[in-house]
Amino acid sequence: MGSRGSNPLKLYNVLNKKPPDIIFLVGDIIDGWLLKKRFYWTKEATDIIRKLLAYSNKGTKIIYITGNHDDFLRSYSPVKFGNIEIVDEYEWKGYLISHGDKYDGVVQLKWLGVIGGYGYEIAIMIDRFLKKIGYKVSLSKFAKDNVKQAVKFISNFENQLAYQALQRGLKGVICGHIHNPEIKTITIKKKKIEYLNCGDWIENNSYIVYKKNKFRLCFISDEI
Ligand SMILES: [Mn+2]
Repeated sequence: MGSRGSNPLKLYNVLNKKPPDIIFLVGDIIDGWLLKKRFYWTKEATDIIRKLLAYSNKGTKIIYITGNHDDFLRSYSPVKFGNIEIVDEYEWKGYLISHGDKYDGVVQLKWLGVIGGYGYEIAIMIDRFLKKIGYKVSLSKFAKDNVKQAVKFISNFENQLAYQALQRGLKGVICGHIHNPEIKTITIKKKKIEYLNCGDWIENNSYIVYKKNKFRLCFISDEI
């Protein structure tokens, strides 16, 4: 929320389906960096907040994990009001839940992150224009994949997060941050660690559902 490239209506439609027992918001839900530059807020964003509050009133537990874009919340975390908790990291059912930026060698340099975030928003806007006139390749995706592959960013990130889970004696890690939705097993120090990345609501419109003791990665189609 706060970014022109995001799809709050799609997220709202998913949230609206059924009240879950627990909702984890895995960071970068509110883009404080962009909001500071130029305030951009939509009715859909307000609707999401309303929906979350309504669920929490009816008993859904909401765990808001802070990310680098909503790091303004980190000066208040951990904080709990009613069914809502704001935390930097959380452990649940043997999984570490963390946005992941803490273990990202590139974005850890905050300045680089701010420039990157801004450039990324412009890339998304160019991307939309190109799509409108018929180009099929996603420019922002292409730019991101290439830049980050160049520094072996993704695999470093994934290994770092798996390592964090291993160190804490956990079986897996759930994260976001790199806009790369995936569920897989990572072997680190001869131990198998489950790596789950819920993706994003900009390019992939993806989320993870936990049902009957299983995690499932879900995507919503552009038509919704
Ligand atoms: Mn992030």
